[in-house]
Amino acid sequence: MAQQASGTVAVIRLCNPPVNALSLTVLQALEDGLRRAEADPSVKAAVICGENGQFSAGADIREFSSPRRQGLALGPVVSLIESSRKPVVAAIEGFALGGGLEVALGCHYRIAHVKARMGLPEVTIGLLPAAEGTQRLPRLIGVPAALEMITTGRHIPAAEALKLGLIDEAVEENTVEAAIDLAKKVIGQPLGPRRLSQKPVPKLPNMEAFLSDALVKLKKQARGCLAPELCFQAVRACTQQPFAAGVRRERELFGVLLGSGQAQALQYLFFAERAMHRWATATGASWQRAAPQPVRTAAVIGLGTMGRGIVTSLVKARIPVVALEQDGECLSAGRRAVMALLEREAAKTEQGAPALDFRGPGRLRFAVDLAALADVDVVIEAVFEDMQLKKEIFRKLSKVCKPGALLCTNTSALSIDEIASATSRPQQVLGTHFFSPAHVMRLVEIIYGWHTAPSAIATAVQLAKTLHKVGVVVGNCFGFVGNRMMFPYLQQAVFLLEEGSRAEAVDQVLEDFGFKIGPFRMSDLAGLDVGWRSRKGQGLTGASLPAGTPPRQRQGRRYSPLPDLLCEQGRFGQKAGRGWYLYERAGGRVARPDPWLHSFLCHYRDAHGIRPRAIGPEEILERCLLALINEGFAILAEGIAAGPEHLDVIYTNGYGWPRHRGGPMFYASTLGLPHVLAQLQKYSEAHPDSPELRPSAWLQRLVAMGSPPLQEWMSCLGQHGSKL
Ligand code: 3H9
Repeated sequence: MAQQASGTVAVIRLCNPPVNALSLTVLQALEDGLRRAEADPSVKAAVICGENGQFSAGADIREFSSPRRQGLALGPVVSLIESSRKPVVAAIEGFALGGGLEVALGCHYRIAHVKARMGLPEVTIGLLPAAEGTQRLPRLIGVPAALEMITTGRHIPAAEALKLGLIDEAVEENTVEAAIDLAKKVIGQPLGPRRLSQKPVPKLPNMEAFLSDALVKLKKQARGCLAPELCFQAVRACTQQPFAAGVRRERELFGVLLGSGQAQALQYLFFAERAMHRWATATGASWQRAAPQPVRTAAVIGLGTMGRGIVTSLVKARIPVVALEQDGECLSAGRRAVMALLEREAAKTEQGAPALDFRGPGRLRFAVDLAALADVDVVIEAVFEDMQLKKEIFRKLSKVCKPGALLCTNTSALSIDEIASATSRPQQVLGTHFFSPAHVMRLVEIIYGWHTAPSAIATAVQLAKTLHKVGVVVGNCFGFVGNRMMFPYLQQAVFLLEEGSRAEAVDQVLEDFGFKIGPFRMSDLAGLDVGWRSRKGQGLTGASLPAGTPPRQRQGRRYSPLPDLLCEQGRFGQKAGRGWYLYERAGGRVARPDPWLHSFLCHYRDAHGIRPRAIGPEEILERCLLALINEGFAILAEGIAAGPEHLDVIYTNGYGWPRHRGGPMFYASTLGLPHVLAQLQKYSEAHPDSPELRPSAWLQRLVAMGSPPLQEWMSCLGQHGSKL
């Protein structure tokens, strides 16, 4: 904290790099500064600003787990600012988030730089604004706008803040100087009307109806996450009670959230996502020894669904792109699709932000000749999942691309080492597994091969960050991390169907748990034919099976041919209008249970001598989730990922795992490893032909070691890995 005087104005500077988080130490210094300014007769006004062009990102999240935090020190400091007898002006540069914005709301005036962003994102870390923000913001900008900001946590740009009346002025430069000028101008003016706690909440003609509608919408979106609803309750309190009572309600609700496991899970994810750039590989390479290469230009090969999304992501990140297709016809179709996507994205540009310029010279070029890629820094190949085709492309790329170019393949399962073997520079080859739609989904699995250079990995991690994505570095194995863990989950879902469940019952249980869609709806959305093609390629189904293979076994383990049988009937999912469900038409979205499936399953069970049984929600949930988690333990033991938080970031960003449950490995740690082990043992004994339910050796070892906390799993692996 730095304090200086500018004539009659005291300037109080929040200083706690990198984001000026309001730790208890910073708060104490802020309080001291305010008291000094108040006591000093030569000071007539004060300005609060942040060091290094950042106002403040709010309370120090790391301190929430400390017992010292119980005192909720920030609210009283905000009250102190507001009750000052001298005008206090907030000079907002960079971010004013959470407690940072609440400090600004305590000030009598707010000036922001045009590029500043403001928000109350506490909901995203399982909390609510607890420094009186839920009571002050609605008084300033009205209940609907405040409710939207508080329940979504959205960061708004200065232009929007000005329109809402959240700030008094937006300036293009010298924010602190402008704030000092304003402070001087308002010296002596009455402060009562500027104190938000004393303002009435702006009335709506239909406040109750508005609030009940809002609550219905919120509950639907929250899917079991507590924080949005408690944020709502805190805002509603301001419409029903005076300021002081509203503040008491806010604190009470904050206490509920703070003690809930959900806040812990969401804060764990906050830090886990930020730790993803600190990757390490099983071969010993790590971020500490690798510098990224600059990416000034990029190319994408293949303009199918994935390629279009990747091109759009690159253009949005303002990286010039060459988009390549195999012939003129595919190129024009691809060009039309990419341009339409970019038009839609450009229309979403927020007020005050620079326009998305994709038509300017050199921004986006379309080509059919590989020679157009000679100078690019990165190539991302996004053609079909066909090993021979990919190898052919990589063979050609090593001839045309400049020596330092990074060569990436967008694949969801194929071996990076095999693809890299087609090039003369395997050290520059890696996998970038984007998720569909690639311009929306945040996750990219970055897969290194045996020969991939650390600098190539660092470049891909940096590129993911530039694209505003979370890049998670993982090793090379079939399905990598995400899909490899998904296979046993989907398998269990189908086995449950064979044993007597209904698709909609299984989906419901997993949706109640918090998944956006259950496994059968998800398979229909992704297309059942995708897995079918892959299984045929692996010789698991079709004519290539050895004679005499039992219909429900493959390679000595349980196998359900149900998904294959559906595909043989053309039931490919949503695109065909039928799959596990029936849709209103091909490409339809509304899933209805299909009586056909019910009778098909009855015949199938009869034919295979299966006596259907009633299966409860607990068994459905446990078998699906524990099979997935069990694979996670195997992945960690093999060194395919650097730690459990990598798996959790993958699942919460790419597979719809509910964030408030922290990811599968975090969830396992909250269930307790002995419980996870015991349940797996139970199910494995009941289904000995399902190896995915057999507890992983690593899980057993962790339990034998006394179930250390998640943060210590990998160091335990370091000690015992060789014995597994
Ligand atoms: C709150 O305010 C509660 C109050 O209502 C009342 C309480 C009583 N604390 O994201 P970055 C670290 S709750 C501690 O990579 P960017 C972050 O971990 C708070 N640390 O940068 C990282 O560390 P490292 C409500 C924090 O430019 C480094 O700073 N506020 C905090 O991409 C850089 O972060 C929020 O929820 C923090 N509050 O994005 C805002 N914030 O380098 C949370 C950041 O070791 N923060 N760090 O990995 C953000 O959303 C982003 O960090 C921000 C910058 C947009 C600010």
